[in-house]
Amino acid sequence: SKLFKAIPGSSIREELVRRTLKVTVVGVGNVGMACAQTILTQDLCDELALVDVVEEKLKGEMLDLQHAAAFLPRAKILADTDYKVTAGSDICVVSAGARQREGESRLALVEKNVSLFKKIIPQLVKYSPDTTLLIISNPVDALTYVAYKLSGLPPNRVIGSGTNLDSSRFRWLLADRLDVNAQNVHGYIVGEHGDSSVPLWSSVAVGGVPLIAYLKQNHIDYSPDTLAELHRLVVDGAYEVIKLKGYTSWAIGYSVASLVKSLLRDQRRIHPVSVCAQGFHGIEDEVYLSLPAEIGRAGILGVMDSPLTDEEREQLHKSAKTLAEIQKKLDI
Ligand code: 6V0
Repeated sequence: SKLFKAIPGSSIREELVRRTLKVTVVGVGNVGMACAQTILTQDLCDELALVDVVEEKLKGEMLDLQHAAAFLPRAKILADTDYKVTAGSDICVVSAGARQREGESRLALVEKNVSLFKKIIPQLVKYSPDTTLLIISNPVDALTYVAYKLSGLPPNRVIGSGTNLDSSRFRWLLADRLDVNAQNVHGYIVGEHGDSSVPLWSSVAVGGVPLIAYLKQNHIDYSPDTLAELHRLVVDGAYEVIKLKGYTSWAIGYSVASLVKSLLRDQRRIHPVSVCAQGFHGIEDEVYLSLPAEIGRAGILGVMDSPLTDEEREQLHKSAKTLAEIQKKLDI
């Protein structure tokens, strides 16, 4: 900087100054921008690159974020329709593409979004061969599989946001009923991010206490219908928000920032995310769906082969079948 003079004798090693953590977000719609702003406010990267096909919106979003510089941790914000801007990204978040309209299922979006992915994924990998892909666009499980196939990256570096969001909805609903902090409610929704998702009731724990076992031991009455109703609220959560406000954004933004933090800061937290599930819980197909996975700097460090009840396993297999059918029909 011309404003300041270096202390005599200082030696500034450019390679150290320039060692940046970089995140790219492709698709600056409601979801992409919620991810971008949450990542920025949480100080997770030094450089943020935005990509979209709509040039004016892209520039507008970039400027709008840059104008917040005095209130945010320092980060360089770039935007371009050319993928050159993404070069050297540690993580590429993909939230481009068609979204559900009111009442439309996620699976209905598959064809439109597969053709977009054919344009997007090879470009990302070309400019960032060492990146980890974090797929958000729906149907997220099928598109994570598509991204894996198109990218040629190892499976631990292609992750779908999957049921990370559904699990937060689940934990919130339980926390709300029990009047405790959702962070003290541990519970996982696995399988499809969508209608065939599976709640793992057998491992739900509140403050370390297994919930169902506790209810049984203390002869506290609960009906299977109550549990089914709670899961239905999780499944319907996105439909309800879309009906009310047109799209979902804040919760998915926080869900993605939490995954980015686990990846970039090597947090080794367990997130239910979309991964290749072949070989787990007796799943034979090379199918992408969510299972609890340990996430760190190298991507997926491992998948938990958590104990399931017979009913949970059966439901998971049903979800896997639904997704395998869709994967088979994909034109990739
Ligand atoms: P949106 O607001 O319509 O934004 C989509 C953006 O993608 C727009 O800015 C488009 O211009 C852009 N786009 C379209 N084609 C391309 C392309 N070829 N390259 C780059 N950008 C492109 O949609 P919204 O942001 O609401 O949703 C985006 C996607 O996220 C949809 O598929 C949603 O269904 C999905 N979601 C996934 C969730 C999850 O939990 N995985 C949660 C919410 C939404």
